[in-house]
Amino acid sequence: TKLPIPAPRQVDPEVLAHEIVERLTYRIGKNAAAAKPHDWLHAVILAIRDRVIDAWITSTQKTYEEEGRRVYYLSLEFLIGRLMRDAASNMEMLDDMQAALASLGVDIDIIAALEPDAALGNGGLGRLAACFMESMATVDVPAYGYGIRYVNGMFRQEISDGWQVELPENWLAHGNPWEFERREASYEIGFGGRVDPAEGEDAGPHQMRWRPAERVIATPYDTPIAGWRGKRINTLRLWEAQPIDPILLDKFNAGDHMGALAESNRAESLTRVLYPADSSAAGQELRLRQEYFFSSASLQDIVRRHIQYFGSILTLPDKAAIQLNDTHPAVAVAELMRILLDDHGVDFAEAWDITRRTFSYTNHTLLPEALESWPVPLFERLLPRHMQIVYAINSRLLGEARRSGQFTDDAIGTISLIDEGGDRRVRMGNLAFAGSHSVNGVSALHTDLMKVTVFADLHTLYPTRINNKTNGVTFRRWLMQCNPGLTGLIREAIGDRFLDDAQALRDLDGFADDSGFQEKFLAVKRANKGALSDLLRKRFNARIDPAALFDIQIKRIHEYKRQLLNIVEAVSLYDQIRSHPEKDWVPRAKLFGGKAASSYHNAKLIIKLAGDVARAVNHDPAVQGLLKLQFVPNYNVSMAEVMIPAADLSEQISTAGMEASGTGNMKFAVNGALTIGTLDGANVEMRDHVGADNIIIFGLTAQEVNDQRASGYVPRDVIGQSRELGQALDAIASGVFSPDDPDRYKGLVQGLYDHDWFMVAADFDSYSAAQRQVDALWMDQSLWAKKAIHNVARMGWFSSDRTIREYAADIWKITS
Ligand code: DL6
Repeated sequence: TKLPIPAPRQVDPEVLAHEIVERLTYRIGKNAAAAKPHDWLHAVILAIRDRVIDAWITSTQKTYEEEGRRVYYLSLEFLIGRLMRDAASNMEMLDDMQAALASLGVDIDIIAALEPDAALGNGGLGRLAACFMESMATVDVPAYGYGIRYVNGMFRQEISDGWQVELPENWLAHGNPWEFERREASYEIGFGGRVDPAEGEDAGPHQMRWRPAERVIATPYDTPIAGWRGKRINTLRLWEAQPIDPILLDKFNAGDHMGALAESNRAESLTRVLYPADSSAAGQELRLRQEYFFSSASLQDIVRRHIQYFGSILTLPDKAAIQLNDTHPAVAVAELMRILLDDHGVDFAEAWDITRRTFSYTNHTLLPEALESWPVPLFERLLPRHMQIVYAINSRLLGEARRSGQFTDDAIGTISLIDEGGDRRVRMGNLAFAGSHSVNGVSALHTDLMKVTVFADLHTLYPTRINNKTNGVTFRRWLMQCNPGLTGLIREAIGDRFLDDAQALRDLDGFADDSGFQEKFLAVKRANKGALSDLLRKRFNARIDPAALFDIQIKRIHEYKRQLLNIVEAVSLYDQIRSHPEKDWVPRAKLFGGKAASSYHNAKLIIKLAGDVARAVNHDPAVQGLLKLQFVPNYNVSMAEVMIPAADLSEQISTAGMEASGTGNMKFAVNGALTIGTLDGANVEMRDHVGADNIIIFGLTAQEVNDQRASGYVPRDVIGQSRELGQALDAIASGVFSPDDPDRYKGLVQGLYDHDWFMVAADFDSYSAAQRQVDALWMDQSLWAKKAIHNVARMGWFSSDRTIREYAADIWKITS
């Protein structure tokens, strides 16, 4: 039946002001005089939300009417950040909202800053999922994101005496006006127990009955995600775990008050915290429970919806495309098989065909420690039926591999879903690969490497399955919202077409040589730098001169990302400035930000080193303020939105072959920063797009890194040949920067001498030379501006709208 479509609401400041006051009065129960900033924020969100809901209802109805295929994006992480400005801007009501609030005497910036930064993710993978949600809505792909509603998202980082301290982030403390609890769509999720053959005459040979020992309830919370110009509103559905019996009254009445709540606590702890690990596998049982919990709830929901609208589960692949965001939801492959075999009595071959046509999988890393695998005994204890299914899939997979006659026994071993070396483990990457019709990497280089490294043998067996989808970022958040100054300037120059089609930014190329435009462009950058400098002063009492070159490295702290290379180069520059004070040094502010996984010792030490070096350099009168270092605590999406528009230089300096793509690199470039980077991840394609003259590339290529490692790289010899590097490392190792604990960095430096897996020494001289090239370029501000403008103009291809269109056309087979 056709539902009535709500009449469009008027958007003008007067109407909006009235609506805000109405929400304040009737939903929050306060009048304007009594309202606190949080109340205003809440009322504003409710006013925006109502308009989003109107469009949400229309989108949902359209999806049902079209009966097309829907995308289900399963991700353990969605790093969505603040939503208020994003939704208002996408609903094209930001300016009117600002005016409405001003008429009520409320400053939009003050209340916007109170909105919690929803940090349901660790880093790139989670932020990509958030960009994809916004782009799917923008390019009109009907999609649901499925994930977990963590009570405590990414930890809050404090720096105490230079060390990282992790504190819980409580983003739900003031409630969450964006979400809708949907208790009616709850599901039971089982764990453990035993498996019996299915009873009944029609029971198929593969049909079993799983009798879980433990059950929890998965309850969804829906958040509407608005696409650009409110074109489509999609749903982010996040699951919360709840106990079946919130309290065991018999125990309570018998005086066992704690025991009465034990089940409740156990269930709720399932979705309490986001694992604070990025590229290292979290080995905890709770993590596997989380993965199964959200995969099972999402699949039950998808299957229920499909059957409700289309009648039979057999047509699932025609109407549902399920994208696995990394291996975290890979257990969904076995879960769909279980549902097909046990709940619907489908035979094995057909179930496997349906499964493979439904799933596709994105790989986000080649780092061996991040490729998930679970000990067989743990997997079997928690998911006994799924273990049987994994064995059954494996037997067919290995049979197929053997029959193809292409593989040695060793190669068969790498294809297997079970790793037999050491303790036996279930390989989630292989399960995701085997259970999907498409496996994609996230940059051209990464995809090529996948084919010859982690999935080499699976690629030989299924040579058409791996494909590339280079990442992108949403320009709404990462240009239009975070950098209104630059957006306004671009609009003035080339009109508004780029707002709807990022590739139209190309028209800006014609302004790169225009000195008047260059001036304005540099003025916008200066204003953004001023704003960042003010923020850093207010929050951290940091003194950063906006006239300095802002050189920024913000990302998770990891040895392969090589913050250490940056710090060591800073130490070397410090030495050079002191040795040659007469030279014309370019004033630099080196800003760092990022969180270290709580158990990652060296990453935490690198944060401490950044602080120790900063203390020495920043207060040394011999430096004359020419070099400043600042570690910015608690780097998150909101902080990125201020730092990225203020950057002159973007540090993308990972060891080639190790960063799958990077997306920060794209955000910086579109905001007019020049990149200093290695030929790693998407940097390679960025060079192709912006032009080799407009990016500063240094260091070994992925092939050279591989060759050096294979031929016996001896970092000690390399260090011996570089005076600057040797001196900088000696200073760090001997305690020059850590007089309170002179041995603090001995081990870290020793690691560089002994093995240096991430090739810091091998790339040092080339990096240092590239930095001096940057200095020389900075001296010519017109040339600098010209190159930066070319970057902005040529980054349109890196919009996540383009990425999503490629997924839609090639993997999901949806034309929008
Ligand atoms: O694809 C998104 C993002 C890439 O841009 C980064 O290069 C990559 O490191 C990151 N991968 C992860 C892997 N985590 N796990 N598993 O976060 O994905």
